[in-house]
Amino acid sequence: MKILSLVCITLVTLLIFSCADQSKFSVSPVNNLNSNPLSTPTPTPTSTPTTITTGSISGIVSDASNGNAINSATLYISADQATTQTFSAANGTYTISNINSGTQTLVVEKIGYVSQNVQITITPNQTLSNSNVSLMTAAFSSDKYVITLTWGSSPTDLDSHLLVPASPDFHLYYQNKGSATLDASPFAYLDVDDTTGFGPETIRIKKSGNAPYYNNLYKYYVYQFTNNEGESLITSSAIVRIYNDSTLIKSYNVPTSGSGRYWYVFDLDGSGNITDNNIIQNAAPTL
Ligand SMILES: [Ca+2]
Repeated sequence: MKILSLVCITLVTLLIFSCADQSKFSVSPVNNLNSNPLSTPTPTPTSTPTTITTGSISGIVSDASNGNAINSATLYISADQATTQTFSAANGTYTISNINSGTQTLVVEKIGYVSQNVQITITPNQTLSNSNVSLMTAAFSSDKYVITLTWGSSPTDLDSHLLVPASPDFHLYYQNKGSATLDASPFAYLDVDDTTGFGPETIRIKKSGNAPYYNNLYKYYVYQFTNNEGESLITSSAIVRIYNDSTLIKSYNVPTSGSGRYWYVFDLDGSGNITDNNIIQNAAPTL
């Protein structure tokens, strides 16, 4: 019995040691590298450059018959009146911002005057300055051709010249303004001569039926009167507009290249056809 007990104790002891050995060689779990992959860097968001697609316009609204500033004229871009409408200030100035780039129509309205639609080209992030517009009453402009000239601050004095095919030919300009009532030769008149920048200068031509009074070629040009250093026609921002019976029929922006003090703009024949010249040159055209 005593021997049996000893055998039992020995077996139990062996069993204990066997268990102890197993625990000794048990393998502790190790982290699997694959379970913790190197993290992929999260790309830092790069800010997308803001593309500016809008531009601005500024200028002066004036009365074509006397050059006076027009206060509280309504101006807006026809494609977006709600967000672009503004009013001219007491000195006639206006600015419209956030206009979609491209060709747009500027509408200018004032009670008592004929409304005008002017085509403009808006460049992103730029201001189209010196976009001056002269309004005219129906009485002033109906049944006549009207030529307006506007420009910027420099040169201070540009002059409108019209060669009229009267008998004899008539050179209409600030020293020879013509017939204010349009009822005598040359049947045309220089209503406004501006000498301090911006314009307008205004010439009216009487009509005969639906055509200019004389049945031959009229020639219109602009002369750069002041010629101080740095002044030139090509940087003048000058615009010439022609109206027939109050309706804008033609518009010219001064060329941005060329040399000389004469901008030969257009010819108007006895049937009302207009020929573009639009060139800067060193001499005045002649009839
Ligand atoms: Ca002038």
